[in-house]
Amino acid sequence: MVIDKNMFKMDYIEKLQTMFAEEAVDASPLHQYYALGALIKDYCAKPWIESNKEYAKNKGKQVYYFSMEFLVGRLLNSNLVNLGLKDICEQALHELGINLIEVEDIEADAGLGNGGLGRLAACFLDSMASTQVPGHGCGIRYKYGLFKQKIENGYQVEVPDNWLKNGNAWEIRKENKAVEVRFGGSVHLEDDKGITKVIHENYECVRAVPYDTPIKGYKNNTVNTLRLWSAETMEEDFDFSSFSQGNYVKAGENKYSAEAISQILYPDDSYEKGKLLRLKQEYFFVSAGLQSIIKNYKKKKISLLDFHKHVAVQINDTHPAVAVAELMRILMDTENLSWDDAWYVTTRTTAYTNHTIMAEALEKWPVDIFKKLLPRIYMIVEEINRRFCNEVYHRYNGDWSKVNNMSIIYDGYVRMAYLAIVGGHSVNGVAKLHTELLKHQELSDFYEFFPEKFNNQTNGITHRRWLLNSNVELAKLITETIGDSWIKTPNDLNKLIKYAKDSAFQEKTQIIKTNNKINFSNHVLSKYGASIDPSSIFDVHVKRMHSYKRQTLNVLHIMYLYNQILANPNIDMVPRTFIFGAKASPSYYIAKQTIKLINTLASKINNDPIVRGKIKILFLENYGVSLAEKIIPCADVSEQISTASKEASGTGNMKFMMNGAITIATLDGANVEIFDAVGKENIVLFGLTSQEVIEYYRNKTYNSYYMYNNDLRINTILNQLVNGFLETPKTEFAGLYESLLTNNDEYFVLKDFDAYVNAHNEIDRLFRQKAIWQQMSIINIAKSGIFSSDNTIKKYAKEIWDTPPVNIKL
Ligand code: 26V
Repeated sequence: MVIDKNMFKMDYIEKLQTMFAEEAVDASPLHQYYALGALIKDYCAKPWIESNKEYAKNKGKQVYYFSMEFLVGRLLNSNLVNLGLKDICEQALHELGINLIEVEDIEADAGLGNGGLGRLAACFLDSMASTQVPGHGCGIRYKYGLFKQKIENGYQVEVPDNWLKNGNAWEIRKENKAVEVRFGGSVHLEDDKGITKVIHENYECVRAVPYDTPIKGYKNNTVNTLRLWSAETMEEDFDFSSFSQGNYVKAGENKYSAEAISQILYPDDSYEKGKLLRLKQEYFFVSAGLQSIIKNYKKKKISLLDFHKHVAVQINDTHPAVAVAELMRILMDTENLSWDDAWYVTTRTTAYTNHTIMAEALEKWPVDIFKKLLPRIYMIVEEINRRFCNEVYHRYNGDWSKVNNMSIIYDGYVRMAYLAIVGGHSVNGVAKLHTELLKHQELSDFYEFFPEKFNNQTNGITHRRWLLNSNVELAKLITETIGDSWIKTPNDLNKLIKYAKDSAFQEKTQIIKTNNKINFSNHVLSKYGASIDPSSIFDVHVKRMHSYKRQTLNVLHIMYLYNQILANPNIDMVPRTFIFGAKASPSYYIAKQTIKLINTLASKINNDPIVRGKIKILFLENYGVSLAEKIIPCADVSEQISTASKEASGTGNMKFMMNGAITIATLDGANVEIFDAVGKENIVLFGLTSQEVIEYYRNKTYNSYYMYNNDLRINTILNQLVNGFLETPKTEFAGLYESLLTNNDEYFVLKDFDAYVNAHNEIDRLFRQKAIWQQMSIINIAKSGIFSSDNTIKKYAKEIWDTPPVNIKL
């Protein structure tokens, strides 16, 4: 069906009438938005039905991406673009007196993630649909997404993110697909005529109701599904007698405990051993997801022994690792497979992605909690572990230290990563360096034991959201220059290489960047009353706030620059605007101090007439997907300065590069691959290498006091943190000060300081050479196509899932 402008207009008018009994001009922006969302969902309906029909009859394979987080952002614009209706919609609305951009602004971000891991899952959804991979998301429909950040007096204040307040235009509640998830109770085995039956009694039952969101591929007929589960009380658990006797609170008690499961997304530092609710969340969506997959599978009337030939389950970090045991449970207890058959199928179905090398993020659950909440699952984990430890013991001739190192259950804890490794067929890291570190350091015992399971899948980003849609003018220029093949074949961006030295093209890209900066500056002025200079270098550091990401290094460098200017007000430097955006987890003390430090320094520097026109600091409140889409196209410099070895991949680095920013980087995560792609002339590298960092951890020879005592710049700055220079109580930044000195600077901020200063001098030098800078920028854009998540997905599909594309015909 081809939709033209007039048809679109008529359909839209009708939607407004049927939904709200209103005419376009009278409708509130919210109603205009909902009607538009509903209309777009209608346009997705037919291909969605056809995709599902094709998948249902298809004897091929589907993949389910199990993830605790999907950081989707907004969907209106990307759905319009993927349907090929953006221009038509814009014109149709315009003729009705409605501005599409204003309507788009009504949509709340679906902020169901902390950062990179959740955003990666969302990019993968877009790429799976756009490359025709039959792949679906499975997660939790949190009532509240990651908190909204407000800055009050320089401090972060967390506010609930009630993103569903006005409803959600995209989801469809699938009442008839609800399933039950069981917690607690007791389990015993009974002999039933020679067959062992598992009896699970006295459990608590929660109703899992799926909400489905269509994921439309770019200009094809594929519509995949993001299925998010919501927890509800079983009707029979609602205490109607209390209710009718007027005891509302008591009547609702079960309701509240069941519904708490899908109430909030945990911030990423609150993983303390023992967070019962978090484990409940994990099991809840994993069990619901697997039950619904099996139900669907059984409709196909194929043997469950072939399950792995038709279903792949990707475990996104350890959070859904309980999937291994839950699949075993369903196959054995409800589908009556033997242990060996169930194990055969399970280990061929599941695959695990590791997203972080930081030991504290590898989940471990205390056995007592685990066993109490999931008694049957614990029995299965114990048996998996018993068999696995036995194998290890024999492989290593009775070496108990190996057994202890690799045991899934150890020292009173269930180690979820190990469960995922043992119970699946694939373990992957998310960038080359990260995978090497997993193989040779963190998971070396497992690599030795199962070398065939390990593989690398470097992360990617959807170039449609992060270039085509968010940097419209640049995308247009690229299309005018090399044609539009890059949208479906992102590696074609490489055709821009020819134009890297072309002065006319350089000028065009520069004008676009400047216009983006001007528009953003106007936005900042009107929204926050802050004025920034669009001709200054926009130096951008946006990501989760974490010590290893070293926002502190950036801040210390700004303090150093400030001191330089105070000492020499006529210093020759290109004006800079340092832009930060980051949320700190609510209980992460040092991260919160860093936010306060940035804001304190901002108010000091921005109000100091001596530095006027030289440096400025802007802290963007409530960094998230929509803000990223605005700021990334404006960046001249991309800060990717984590302590080498700590950042698994990073994906912001790819987004900036794709928009022509120059990266200042350590050789960490995917920065290494960006460096390989663009060459040393087109990136500014600095700092310790991962091997050097690891060596320092090993030989313990690093002493941060040495840096403090022997580098006057460092000495001055650190003193300024605690001597009142910042006009705050002296204790305000004592925690940060101590982390750098008393606690010996775990992330080598001071060690890398000198190299970082030099790298920034290099940026200043390069930026003055307009042609060189623009050439570097174009080379970065041209080489960024390899980091499209379309490529990443094709590689997962080939090497892990074995899911060839499925063509959907209408
Ligand atoms: C940890 C935890 C601990 C338990 C509580 C919930 C929770 C949630 C998130 C995290 C850690 C965040 C993991 C993460 O976002 N990793 C990032 O994954 C990106 C995609 O692979 C990668 O590019 C980043 O380098 C990596 O930090």
